[in-house]
Amino acid sequence: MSREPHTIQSPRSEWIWFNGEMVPWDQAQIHVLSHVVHYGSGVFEGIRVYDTPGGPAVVGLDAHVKRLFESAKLLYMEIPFSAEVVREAILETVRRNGHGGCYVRPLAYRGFGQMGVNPTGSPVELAIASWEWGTYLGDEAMEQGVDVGVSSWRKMAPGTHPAISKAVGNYVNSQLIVLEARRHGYHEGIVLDVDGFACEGSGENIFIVRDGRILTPPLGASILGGITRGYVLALAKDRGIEVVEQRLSREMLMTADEMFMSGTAAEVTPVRSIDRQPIGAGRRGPITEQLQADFFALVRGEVEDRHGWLTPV
Ligand code: PPE
Repeated sequence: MSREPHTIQSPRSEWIWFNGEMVPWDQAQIHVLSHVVHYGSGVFEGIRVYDTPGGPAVVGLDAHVKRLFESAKLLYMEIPFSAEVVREAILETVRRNGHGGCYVRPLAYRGFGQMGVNPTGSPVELAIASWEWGTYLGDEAMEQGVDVGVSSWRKMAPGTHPAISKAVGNYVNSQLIVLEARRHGYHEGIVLDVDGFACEGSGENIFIVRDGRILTPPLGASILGGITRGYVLALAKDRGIEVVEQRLSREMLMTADEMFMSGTAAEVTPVRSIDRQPIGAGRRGPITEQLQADFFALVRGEVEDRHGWLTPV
């Protein structure tokens, strides 16, 4: 497999839900003086819809809507629609675009009103787009695993940016991480916190396997509380695999038996090397493969939705 980074194509579909109305893709526009453009005052979600034998189904709809509102709360931003309206709008966007499997991107942001850092004079707006999005880190990555490198950037410390909020501004940190990783020929970067413990990827939570147990950084340790992360932990428990949430040093990652990442976009992606050192056998490990299979079987509706994660579109 080449080390060429996977290129993501421009998204496109027909309709975008925009402040309560369906508008054609090209008409969902904002003013260049919108507060979010200058000061990062937005929060978003990434949601996947999978094709199942019973039709398209949204994964974790309520969990994503809940997190959107929590992210907004952390920025003192009041979304001018109820959770119920947002939930329905997500489903309606997918329906109107006629998607099977797709990715949905709700975004609440401060629009155009006033200039100046103080956001209180700028209206909060909401857009929901959807498009068909393939594998995040390349098709081969799902089987072969990806190469990651530890970033020289650090995750924002507690009490700086709220890492647990999916806030637009937080993604400056993520961009620096992924740009550096790609510059060095890695698929993805792993960021350490200010104390040197591993947090996550630029857009994924991380896990290692050691002696048959799964270890992952705890919530509250400068990570996003990934919804896929929660699902992976539940699937591991279903298999009787012990799960430990603890801070992980970079050395623990380097000497792990297996490593993988999770995210809505990234799904469950194996990691085969870190800083050019193979992890375990240098390919997807057996526990990773099992959890990946369990994840896809569930979201694709091939097994019963025993945890109630799917909502039919
Ligand atoms: N950490 C970060 C920093 C992150 O952005 C994501 C999602 C996760 C962990 C995993 O969270 P969850 O999706 O709830 O399991 N990243 C989203 C955006 C990716 C993008 O490039 O845009 C995503 O996967 O939708």
